[in-house]
Amino acid sequence: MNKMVEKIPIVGLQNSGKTSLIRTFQREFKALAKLKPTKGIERTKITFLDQEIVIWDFGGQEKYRGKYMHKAEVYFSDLEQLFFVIDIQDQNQLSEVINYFQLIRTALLEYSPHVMLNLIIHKYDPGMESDSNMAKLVDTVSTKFKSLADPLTSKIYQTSIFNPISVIHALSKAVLGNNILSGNLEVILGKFVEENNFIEQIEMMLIYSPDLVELGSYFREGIDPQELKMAAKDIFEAFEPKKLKIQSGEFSIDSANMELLTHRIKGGDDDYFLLVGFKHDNVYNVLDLKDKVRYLIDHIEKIMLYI
Ligand SMILES: Nc1nc2c(ncn2[C@@H]2O[C@H](COP(=O)(O)OP(=O)(O)OP(=O)(O)O)[C@@H](O)[C@H]2O)c(=O)[nH]1
Ligand SMILES: [Mg+2]
Repeated sequence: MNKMVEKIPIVGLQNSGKTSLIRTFQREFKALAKLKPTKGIERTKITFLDQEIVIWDFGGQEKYRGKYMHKAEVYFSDLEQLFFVIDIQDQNQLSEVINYFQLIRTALLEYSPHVMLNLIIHKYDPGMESDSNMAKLVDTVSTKFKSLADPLTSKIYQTSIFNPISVIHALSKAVLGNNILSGNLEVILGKFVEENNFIEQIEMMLIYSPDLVELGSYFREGIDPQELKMAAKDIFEAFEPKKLKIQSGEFSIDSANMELLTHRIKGGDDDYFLLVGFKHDNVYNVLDLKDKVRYLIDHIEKIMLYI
């Protein structure tokens, strides 16, 4: 797998919400209230599974914009992804946004013609879609930028920090990469266990949809999946997670010498159920395990958003 650090710029005018998007993606909601205009370029490293990505947050004030374009080759070469953020609530600056966009587009055509240009129609806050003028504006702006982007490949997203899922959805596709999207959940889970020593005690993982269809699994080598899958399904069926709305639970499968933690995972439109198994012998403290599993859940939640 590609171990190179991928660089993803996020550009747009001052105050369009770039830094807010990154903080929301990282679930650093407390930071949102204290944001100041970004000075120059601020780099944020994100590690996900075996991929390391650096998001380059290009402060959007005019005094910086000129400098970026001056060194366009340095900043915009060999990119796979770029985010361009448009503040849909700030219609006065639309012509300035278009000007900046044209400059970025020209640089991309020259230095990264194969880039995926992610157009973020931002600050489209919950409730706005019921305002027909706003909905029309979003349509017009989307069409406009899509055609301006041509011949670059582009995608449109609508986001608001007040709808964090919209942000995670827009950013995760680009940040996590398509290989993960189409990739096999099995491989992803296995890799994750391998690469995170602190959860080395994990023997198995299962992910179910609400109707108990298995979406993915991981079994440590030497473990018989069939027996455990049966046991796991029994547990879920017995507890009817949908009805009881259980958030999490602990169970033992003595025949397999296994301790199971279950957890409800928030997906895009649905909830999923994650089941993580540990060997009895390795379990000294269930609370400690739960703590570790929390980290795993955060990652799986991101994956499940668009599977
Ligand atoms: N209503 C609304 N406001 C938002 C949203 N996202 C960001 N903001 C606000 O927009 C303002 C600017 O946000 P920043 O994230 O600092 O903008 P920026 O693009 O990083 O600005 P520069 O660093 O100067 O380029 C802040 O007051 C945010 O709270 C959103 O989705 N909806
Ligand atoms: Mg900023």
